[in-house]
Amino acid sequence: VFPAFSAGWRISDEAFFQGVGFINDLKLRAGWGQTGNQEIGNYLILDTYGPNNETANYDIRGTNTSVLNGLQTAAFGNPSVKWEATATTNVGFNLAALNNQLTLEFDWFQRLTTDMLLQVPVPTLKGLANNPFRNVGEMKNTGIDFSLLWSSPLDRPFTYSVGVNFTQYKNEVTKLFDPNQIIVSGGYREYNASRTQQGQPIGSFYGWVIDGIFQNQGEVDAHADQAGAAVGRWRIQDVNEDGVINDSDRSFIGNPHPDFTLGVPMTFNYKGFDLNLFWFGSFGNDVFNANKLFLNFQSYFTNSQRGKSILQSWGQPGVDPLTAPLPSISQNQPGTELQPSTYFVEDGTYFRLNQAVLGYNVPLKSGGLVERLRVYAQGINLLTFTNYTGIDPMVSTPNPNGGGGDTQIGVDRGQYPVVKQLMLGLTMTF
Ligand SMILES: [Ca+2]
Repeated sequence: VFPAFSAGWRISDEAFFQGVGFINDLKLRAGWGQTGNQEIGNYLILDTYGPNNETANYDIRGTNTSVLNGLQTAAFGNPSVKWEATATTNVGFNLAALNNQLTLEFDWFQRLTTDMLLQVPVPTLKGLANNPFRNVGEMKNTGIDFSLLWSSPLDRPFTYSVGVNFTQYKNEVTKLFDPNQIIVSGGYREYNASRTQQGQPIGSFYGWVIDGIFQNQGEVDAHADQAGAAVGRWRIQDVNEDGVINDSDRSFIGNPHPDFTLGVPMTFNYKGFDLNLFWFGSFGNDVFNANKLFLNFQSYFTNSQRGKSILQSWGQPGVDPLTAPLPSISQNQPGTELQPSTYFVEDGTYFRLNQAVLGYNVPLKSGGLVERLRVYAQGINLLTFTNYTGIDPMVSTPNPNGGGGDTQIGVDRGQYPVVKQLMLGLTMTF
């Protein structure tokens, strides 16, 4: 059972408020509610089994020509798992002013997730299957949302409205039941770039800090003791300044959560024409561009194709060695170059025209066969402003509503990008 309470106070109806003419409506709201997380699957308490053509089938009859389908463990269960709950407190107001031309909805919220359910890796000795869910701790999302909309008077030939939907939140894993627990997430391609740890945002990026490229032997000799150090290779920062580069020099190097997101709806109407635009942007979020691993490093999948970015490697003709973005091309790279580092972390900020629709209502004589005729052109994802070097900066949408949260948000594994589309349409009403 998940309870909820809310209360509102329409201040604009109070006697003392009657003199404030430019405000048409003002309502204060406050609420508290608890919900479970519906995004997590069923049967988490049980080990589940499934077929696997590669690893579960066996020629048990010894025919040498056919196999019988077998079953193997698909996911480990956890008998002690229980519901995760998120308690949301929100305080806000709705305002309408200036003849209702301006509307504003504002909310401050705090979402506290308790008994947070995450998939936690188990030792490989148990066998290969999806990791079991465990109630690992608590997470807090605190932030604000507001929607502001300005509409022109409607009794004109040209009318318009412009809005802003703003969301800002701060995420923190406030408590893990084992405070020293480190939940490492990722896949083989990016060598587990994401970490969830008490006191940090969920799914933070963790790895080496790249401090440039060794330009000469003098720099190599002067640097902390680093395995594989050589001219033309990454220089890794000695974060704890103890003269040795080792695991304790890895640190949190990126936060996949945005500083804020922005939606901007716009509508314009002039006589029979209408134009609707919807812009969306995410600002200040880091993306772990895992694609760079197999596009830019010669020793990863040794004989496969590379991106042309490797032509900018240190030592290539025409490349300034002081600003080369990549170490020297080599089949024998030190392993640290392929491990998560600041090289893979990029600013994922983008602003995109998600949708644009231009329509025209063709004027028709009344009483004809066709009552209404509208022609329109619609574009999806026509324009994107970003400095992100991957195919699509819209890598994932973090979920500020709490509820589990993703331990691997913001990792670009080369998923299919949002395609550009242009459609022409015709709507007829008879
Ligand atoms: Ca060190």
